Amino acid sequence: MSSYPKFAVVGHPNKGKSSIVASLALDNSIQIGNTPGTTQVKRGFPLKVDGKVVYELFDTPGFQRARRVFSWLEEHGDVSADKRADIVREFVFKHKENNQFRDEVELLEPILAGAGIIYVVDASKPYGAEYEVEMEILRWCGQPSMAILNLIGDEDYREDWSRALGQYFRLVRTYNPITAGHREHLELLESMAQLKEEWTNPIKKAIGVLENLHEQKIENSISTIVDYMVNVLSFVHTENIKDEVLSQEEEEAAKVAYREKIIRYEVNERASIERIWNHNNIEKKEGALSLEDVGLFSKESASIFGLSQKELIVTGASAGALTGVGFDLLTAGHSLFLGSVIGGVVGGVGAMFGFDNLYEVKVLGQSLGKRELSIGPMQNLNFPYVLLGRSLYHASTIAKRSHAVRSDLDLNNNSFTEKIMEASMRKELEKLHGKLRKSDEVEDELLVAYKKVIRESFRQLLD
Ligand SMILES: Nc1nc2c(ncn2[C@@H]2O[C@H](COP(=O)(O)OP(=O)(O)OP(=O)(O)O)[C@@H](O)[C@H]2O)c(=O)[nH]1
Ligand SMILES: [Mg+2]
Repeated sequence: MSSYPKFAVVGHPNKGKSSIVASLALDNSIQIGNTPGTTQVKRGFPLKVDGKVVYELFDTPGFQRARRVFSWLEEHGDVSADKRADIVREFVFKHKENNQFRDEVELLEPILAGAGIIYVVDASKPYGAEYEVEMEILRWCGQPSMAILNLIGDEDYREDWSRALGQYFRLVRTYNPITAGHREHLELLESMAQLKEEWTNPIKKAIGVLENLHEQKIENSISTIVDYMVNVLSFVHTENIKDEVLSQEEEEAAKVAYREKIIRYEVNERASIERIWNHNNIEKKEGALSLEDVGLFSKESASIFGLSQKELIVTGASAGALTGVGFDLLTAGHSLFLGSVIGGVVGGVGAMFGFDNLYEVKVLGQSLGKRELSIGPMQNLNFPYVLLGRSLYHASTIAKRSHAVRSDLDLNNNSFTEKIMEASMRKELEKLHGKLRKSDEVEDELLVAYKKVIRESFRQLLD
């Protein structure tokens, strides 16, 4: 016999049963729909961590003919309470082969096989006595049970519902599968652990396992973002060219290739984050990381990425101090975060707000008759913050997203309005960028600082 706890999520059609299963099993592939009857057959969704099942949830179709089922039970079940589950078993056995009570047979089977009952209601609709036959049938099964009040709409009839549900179920809890995050998930598990003594320890263990898993996902996300930042900020695109002097077309083509690779980095970074959080294959309304859209960094849209206008100008001021310093001196030896170092020299106001002409196209390595064109790294001073803003926004949205949500993920540029980091953190980075302009010895220090900023900002966004 398998040792992990099992729960059957049951109720009326279209009350959020599949949504609850999706959110508790961390599985975004479960079918959810806004018409009743989306789920037609029962299906078990085990939550596996490191290959081990911590618990299993059964998604089931809603009750269709509860009244007739209950009549059958009453006709055949003039027995003492301890024998009632046998009558339900007999009902399932008798009706297994025909379709008359298909939905009820489907939903009762996992319960009769030992699963706990999670009865789901939509408490934004008024209570009605018609639910009582469903609750009676479930009571006859004699399994540990709890009810979940789900608020699908805006109204709130939880008090009425609780008075009724309390007579049938051991526990009644509110849980919204669409908005529930990690904390709500664990809180619900705490309740589920109380339903049956022999489930208490396995579920407490599951909570520990899920806490560790969540921490691991956060740390993996942070590393992914740090790697991405380093890769993009130090990225230099090179290609072989024929002539000593670049044609306009060659320069344009090189710029396009450079931009495309940067964008590819972002696409891959997002895919990695989505994999970490089990959110692969979600539909996205995506605004590409545009390297040309000057408007993106206009003072008017400075609130994008949580950068205030003042903060943008602060960046500009530290850049101004650099004017006159030799370009070669600055670029020599630096690989990491090169863009943020040299931006001030090249840029002026453009270095803060625009992208065009903010990366250098240089012809290098002409020895042995081979000519190489090199482009990058990005010299826009705000570029590191753009990358940070976009990746932290995306990663925190994914991390907080319930697996019951089926709407598109909005990643258009105007959705990046959240403040991504504390002013003090930004100052810390600026200070290190400034130091890096004088000596590349702070490169490691800057990397550590980036990691710290990303960790703190990400955790704050998750709270
Ligand atoms: N806003 C909101 N919508 C919800 C919530 N729970 C479920 N829904 C929506 O309600 C609809 C039904 O959700 P499902 O999870 O498919 O319901 P079900 O009980 O499994 O339905 P059947 O399989 O048809 O019996 C879907 O459109 C969900 O997105 C909620 O807490 N809030
Ligand atoms: Mg369903």
